[in-house]
Amino acid sequence: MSERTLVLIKPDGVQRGLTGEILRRIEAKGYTIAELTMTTATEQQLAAHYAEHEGKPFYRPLVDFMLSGPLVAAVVEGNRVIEGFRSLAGSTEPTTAAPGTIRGDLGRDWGEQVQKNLVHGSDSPESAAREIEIWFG
Ligand code: IDP
Ligand code: MG
Repeated sequence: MSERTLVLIKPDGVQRGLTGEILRRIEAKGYTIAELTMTTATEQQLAAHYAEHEGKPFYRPLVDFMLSGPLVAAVVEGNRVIEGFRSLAGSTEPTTAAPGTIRGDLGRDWGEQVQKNLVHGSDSPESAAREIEIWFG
């Protein structure tokens, strides 16, 4: 059964002109872009999307960063795409994310309270269903 995941190109990715490069990598891997929109997040969407991180020291910087400009939201489809996109994205910290990944090739540390790491990808089928509803519901 084909699977769906929620991908966000965060405001740093859009601002740096990397939207096309990131979508290219998703398509080159063989996944299908099923939905795609550029939008500016609301506080409510971010409170829902990042509920698991509320109370952490980087929570407010993260929300402010995600509000700082337009982002691109996509529903991406394919067998094992949740795991596959997380692998394409690389680990959270761009400094140590593996070369060859989106974060490893295109990201760096900017010395801020939040890691600006270009993309978000759902981490489980439950998160994917919840997050797709937040951005496309
Ligand atoms: P993920 O995006 O790799 O799944 P999460 O742990 O879910 O990482 O964290 C959500 C986002 O919060 C990260 O993508 C990153 O932008 C930011 N973040 C996570 N941990 C830290 C941290 O320790 N310091 C600063 N920012 C962080
Ligand atoms: Mg996460």
